[in-house]
Amino acid sequence: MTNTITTDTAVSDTAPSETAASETAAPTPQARAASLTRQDFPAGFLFGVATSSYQIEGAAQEDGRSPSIWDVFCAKPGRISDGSSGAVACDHYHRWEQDLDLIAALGVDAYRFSVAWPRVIPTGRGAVNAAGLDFYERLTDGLLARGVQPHVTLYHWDLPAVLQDQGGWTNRDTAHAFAEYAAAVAARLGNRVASYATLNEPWCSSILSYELGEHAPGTRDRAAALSAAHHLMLGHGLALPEIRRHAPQSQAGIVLNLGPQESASDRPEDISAARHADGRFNRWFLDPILRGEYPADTWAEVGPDTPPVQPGDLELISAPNDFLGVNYYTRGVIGAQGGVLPDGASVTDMGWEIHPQGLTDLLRRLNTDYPGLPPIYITENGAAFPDERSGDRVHDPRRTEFLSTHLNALLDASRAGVDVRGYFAWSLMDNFEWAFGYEKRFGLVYVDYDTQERILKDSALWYQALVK
Ligand code: IFM
Repeated sequence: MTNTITTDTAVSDTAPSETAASETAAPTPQARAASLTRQDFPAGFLFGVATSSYQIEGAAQEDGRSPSIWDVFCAKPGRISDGSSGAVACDHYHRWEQDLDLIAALGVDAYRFSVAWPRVIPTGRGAVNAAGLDFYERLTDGLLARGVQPHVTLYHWDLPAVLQDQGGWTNRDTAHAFAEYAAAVAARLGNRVASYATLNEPWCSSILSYELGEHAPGTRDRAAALSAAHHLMLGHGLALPEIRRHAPQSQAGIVLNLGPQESASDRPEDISAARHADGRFNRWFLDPILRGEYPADTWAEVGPDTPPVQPGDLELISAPNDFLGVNYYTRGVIGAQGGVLPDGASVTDMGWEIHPQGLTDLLRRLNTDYPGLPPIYITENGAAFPDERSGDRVHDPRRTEFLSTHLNALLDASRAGVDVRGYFAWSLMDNFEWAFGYEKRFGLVYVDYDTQERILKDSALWYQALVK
């Protein structure tokens, strides 16, 4: 491991302090990055880093873990752009102590990780595998011993494959199986965990996975996707009381990926398309969870594909949350023909527009449109860039700029009255980026996949100095 305890320099060679704003101009993003300090944030604000199980753990066949839908999906030719899988990933399952030391060296307050259902209940439903839970107990206690709060996500997309054989999330029983699994995790880890998020980004595990076919299980069926989305949210509703029963002092909530969907022009057809996109991407999840109803306009649009809602479902789904986790990466700019990239837009290595203002706009909109909104944590925000190692350094000034401009955007929303309590950078380290395999690097920490060496990128050193 290199650079893990370096504190002497927080900035890269193209660093903020060297590019300070002129006396007359507004501060540049670099200057704002350099001047950002912990004191700028509300008292008690949490700084963290985040990962997920399948993206980092590896050890796909150890200690009783059964295959997940991602193991199955990765084995299908052409599904993962570099032909890889998460079978080894960052080998975190074996290197967890070193990785917790790395997190502690960063000086963050909190670490968000996910639990792999196929480790805990390999058959999907039924017997609990103690060895699987042992691993997450080691992580939890290891974090606490290092003074770092554990934040657990229960479902970050690695459904036991055996449940997919029975329909996966299109099968209502999966929601009940999820609640049983949530109970098993909460019963073991209990109040030691600061927060439990039931689901990460249900849009991805339903629409992207069952309708667009880009993620596991890779089907292309809109009715199946909307059924999956409903059962995911039902699973959230069923799991919440289990978490509260077993971990009454922990916070319980859900994580959504959200982003403004703005019209490409003033033309009525573009405005209508943007409204439609907002309904499908944001309100389809926000409204059931925070209002107890599906958005009527979008419901009308989906026609025969509407999900199989049963009496009482929406009451369960809309039970109060202690927090809402928001993952923000970009906005959509929508025309009648689909999404467009504005002229002159800067993009990340994912091709996603870099638009920090979208975070402010999103947070303010949530605050306005959803009375009684629970406190918000930004549970993911970050960027992929084609980072390269240069000796023992990785210079990634664009990531530092990305993170700092988004933190400033968060502060703008906070000063406007939105109750934002924390920020988790995605990701602690480079990892398996789903259908893109290892081609996209989101980490603050560079991973050399040949040697499993970890190297703090310049952005990590900047974050370390910020949270100090
Ligand atoms: O890597 C993913 C993560 O698993 C979920 N949110 C978005 C990230 C970047 O694509």
